[in-house]
Amino acid sequence: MSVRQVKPVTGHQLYYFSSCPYCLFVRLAMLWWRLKIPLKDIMFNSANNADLMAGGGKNQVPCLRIENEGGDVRWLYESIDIVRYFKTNLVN
Ligand SMILES: N[C@@H](CCC(=O)N[C@@H](CS)C(=O)NCC(=O)O)C(=O)O
Repeated sequence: MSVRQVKPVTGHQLYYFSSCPYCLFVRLAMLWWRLKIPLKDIMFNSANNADLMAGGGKNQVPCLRIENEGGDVRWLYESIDIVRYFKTNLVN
């Protein structure tokens, strides 16, 4: 039996709060695929909330902040789109 390793993912951060069911869906996908993505709680950290508003433009979670190697930043909303992004881009 092989044990899947946790995969640290650079350039990504998930904005979330713990009681949000849509965030839980995304976090379960991260757990399933062993994706280690830094979490940014917007409920207890107002700086994270301000970053989300300034960058993404909406006070809605989950939101995945994606920064590519060139420094371009994309803010991806919608739990289903985030999970699809994981499958397409981060899971092999
Ligand atoms: N369709 C969205 C729904 C996300 C959503 O409603 N999140 C709630 C928290 S559980 C939220 O951020 N509400 C605040 C708002 O939409 O302004 C998804 O699937 O991600």
